[in-house]
Amino acid sequence: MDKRESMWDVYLRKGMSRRSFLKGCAALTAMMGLSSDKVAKVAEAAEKKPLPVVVWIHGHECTGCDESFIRSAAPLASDVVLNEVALEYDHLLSAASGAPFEAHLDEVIQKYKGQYILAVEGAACTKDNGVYCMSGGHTFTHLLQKAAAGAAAIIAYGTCAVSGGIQAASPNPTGSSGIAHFTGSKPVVNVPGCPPIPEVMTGVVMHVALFGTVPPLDSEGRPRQFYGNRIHDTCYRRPFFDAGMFAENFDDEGSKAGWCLYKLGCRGPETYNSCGNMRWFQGMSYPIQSGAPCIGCSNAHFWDEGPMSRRLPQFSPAVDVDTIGAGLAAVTAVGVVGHAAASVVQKKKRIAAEQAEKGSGEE
Ligand code: FSX
Ligand code: SF4
Ligand code: F3S
Repeated sequence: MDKRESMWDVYLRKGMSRRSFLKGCAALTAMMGLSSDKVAKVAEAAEKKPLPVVVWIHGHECTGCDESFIRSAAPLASDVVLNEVALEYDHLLSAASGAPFEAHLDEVIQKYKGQYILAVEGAACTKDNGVYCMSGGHTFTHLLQKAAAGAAAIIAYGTCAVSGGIQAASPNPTGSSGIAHFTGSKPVVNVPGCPPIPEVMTGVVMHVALFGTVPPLDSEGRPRQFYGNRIHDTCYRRPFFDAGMFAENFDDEGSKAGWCLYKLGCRGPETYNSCGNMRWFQGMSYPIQSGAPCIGCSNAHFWDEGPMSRRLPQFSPAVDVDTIGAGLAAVTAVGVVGHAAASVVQKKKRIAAEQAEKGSGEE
């Protein structure tokens, strides 16, 4: 097999300094959720390990995940794509297309069998043998199975790839689902969000690329460093929740004063993601900071749990808000237990929904 360059080799070839290489390694370390004493380990891996080959495919989706990815600031998405991984095939970012491009994919799959990272965005469409989502003259599910068979690890980017997303929303006319049914026994890292946070996307692929292992995952296959907290746990409006100060309408005084959005449908108390601490657009903002309740976009089947303006159903409106605040504060205090319980509840909901779908839509 030909010698592949390491990240350091690429920096050298492009005349970039050792200083910028180390800065890049420091940024990667932070984005992988590792402490700063791991920078040397990351630099060592980046210096010696050949650039990992990445194949990136797209099923049923809106392309929002890629729109998110290309906005990653630390590390820059362009650095990841041009200097830090060998991106051999990408439905969206590759300039090539047509038959030679598809032939190249087959070559890559053969040549790097068992070594490449497969990144998948979008749902798998199953109805009518998958004809509603085609790629290169074949169904997406065919491509997915083919690419998954030789992958070292698989990353499911976005709620669509993890659990079907908007395509799978009732009545799910295309029989869409998450990709897990098509990936066999390969380890899959689930990175939900519609779309996921840019730096979470780059952080996850670089963790797999540099360490050759998937990051520590929770019971739903999500990287713990990015999905270990609920939006509610890190929300700057949380003091208003605990004090029982809620906006009742989008244009009332409470709304203007930045009070808690729980009564306007905020799903923060049941949603695991890093929006509250990492935020979006280089830490500038996130939905709640913009005055919009969290709609739980990293939760499976969040599209079907509307209307999104309705407050969380598990809390009775009869219970006064102070009680809710105190109850949730207690859950936060035992976050690990709370997380496990929420995961079980979500899993049960998902299984029930999948069974209902099987019964009604799919062939
Ligand atoms: Fe889905 Fe992503 Fe939402 Fe869109 O690839 S998670 S619809 S932002 O684009 O898949
Ligand atoms: Fe923040 Fe929503 Fe929790 Fe209120 S309910 S504190 S707005 S996450
Ligand atoms: Fe999504 Fe809620 Fe974050 S809607 S973007 S998980 S604040």
